[in-house]
Amino acid sequence: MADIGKSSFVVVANRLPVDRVVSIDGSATWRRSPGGLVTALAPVMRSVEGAWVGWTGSPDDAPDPFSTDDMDLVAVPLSAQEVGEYYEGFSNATLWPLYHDVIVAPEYHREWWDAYRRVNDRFAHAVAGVAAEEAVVFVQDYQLQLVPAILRRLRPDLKIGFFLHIPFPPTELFAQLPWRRQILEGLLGADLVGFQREGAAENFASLAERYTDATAESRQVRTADGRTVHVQSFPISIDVSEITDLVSDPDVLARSDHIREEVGAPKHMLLGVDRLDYTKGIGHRLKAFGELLAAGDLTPDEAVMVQVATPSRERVEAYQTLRDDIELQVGRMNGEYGTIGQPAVHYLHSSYERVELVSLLRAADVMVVTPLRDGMNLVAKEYVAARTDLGGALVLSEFAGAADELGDGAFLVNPHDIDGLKRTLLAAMRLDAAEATQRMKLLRERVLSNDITRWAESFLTSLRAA
Ligand code: GDG
Repeated sequence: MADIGKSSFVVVANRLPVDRVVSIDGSATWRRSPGGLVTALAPVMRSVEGAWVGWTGSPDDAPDPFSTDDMDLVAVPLSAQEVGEYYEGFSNATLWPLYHDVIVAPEYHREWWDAYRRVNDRFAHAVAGVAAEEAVVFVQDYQLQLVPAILRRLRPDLKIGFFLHIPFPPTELFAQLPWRRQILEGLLGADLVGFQREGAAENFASLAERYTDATAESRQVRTADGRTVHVQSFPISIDVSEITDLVSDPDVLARSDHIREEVGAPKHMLLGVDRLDYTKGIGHRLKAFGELLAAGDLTPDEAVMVQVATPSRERVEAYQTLRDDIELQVGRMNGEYGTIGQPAVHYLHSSYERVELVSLLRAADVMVVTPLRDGMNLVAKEYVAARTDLGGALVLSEFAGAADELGDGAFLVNPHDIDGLKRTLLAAMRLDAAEATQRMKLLRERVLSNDITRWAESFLTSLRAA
């Protein structure tokens, strides 16, 4: 058995929740990266000497364990080759597309799988080294699905929870994976396996029964060695106060007004904010908007689309192709419908400060969230949180996890149905003020009553009880 460490709560994620900041004199410090997860878990960390185990984001980087914000940070090193095979390869070119309805074809390479296993083993050993006797360990996401079982072998005393941030596919798709049994057995090492949606929890329980020696009875899976694994959905949320604090700042509201002027003070400003990812349905929403302009249902001076496409996974081929496709589409639309000083689509391939992002959210009349598949989609919830004025409308794909909670107040849509999407965009733009307020109130009730802190408490309470 590994040495017993001192942390009674350990979070394990692919990335550490910090970014290295190098100052002009060359010295490096760490700054906490923005993100709801770390915000929600930081108070728990502080109260119990918590540790976070993860990669720094740079290849061959292995700083000694260090502390920031009352959290011990333990870096797991990855070689450049492992970044290619475990992270860009198996995580983002095998699992990501497989778990998102094979929107692009997953690639299956045995070397990538070997790297995935090796890196998961390294993460598990790092955790085993820092966790105190009977500590609670919270493992995050698809990059680390083998960690629960490896860790259980190393440290049977630990309480292990796992949460998957992305969808978990049905049998018809998951069955493709050459290593399906190993992945399921990896997850079954946990005491509690959490998903975004009920459907994902059901998929996991039935797949575990089908491809491992476990038996499933509703949401409890009995493993061959007699343990019970609890399977449950925990829809994740956002740090609502981060957004409401920002929109209570007059400067943010002024910036928001200014953005509307900068895009030509249109009657309708439509907004998309996504990582540039093929799961997000950016092309579908552009197509629908373009057809509305082509048919004259909208004119470029009454409606403008702003699309923030944050650079993402730029070394993975499917993302390079996607970028070319989207940029071609935007270029064509602007060539066709734009005029001097007034493009139809303001396309921004860039990452913004939170304050600018929230100003954009507040400026948008219609927020367009049309993923083809999405675990949850936090942007939809952030938009709702930003609309303390009860203004705006949300168009939301039924294939986003957020549709389960926000379906009543949002305009739900199937993004593959371009005519339906066009009708829905028009309906959201033509919404009368009273109904808009009514819908936004409903949306806000949903988002405000389940924020990220509540999500973390709910998961950890179930884990302790498991
Ligand atoms: C995965 C799952 C699930 C975006 N651009 C900028 C920026 N963002 C922020 C958004 C939001 C976050 O990034 C993106 O979260 P999403 O939920 O929309 O999507 P994924 O990145 O795919 O996240 C997803 C999530 O995990 C949590 O479980 O909901 O389904 O795929 O917070 O605001 N932030 C800043 N600048 C940007 O340019 N600062």
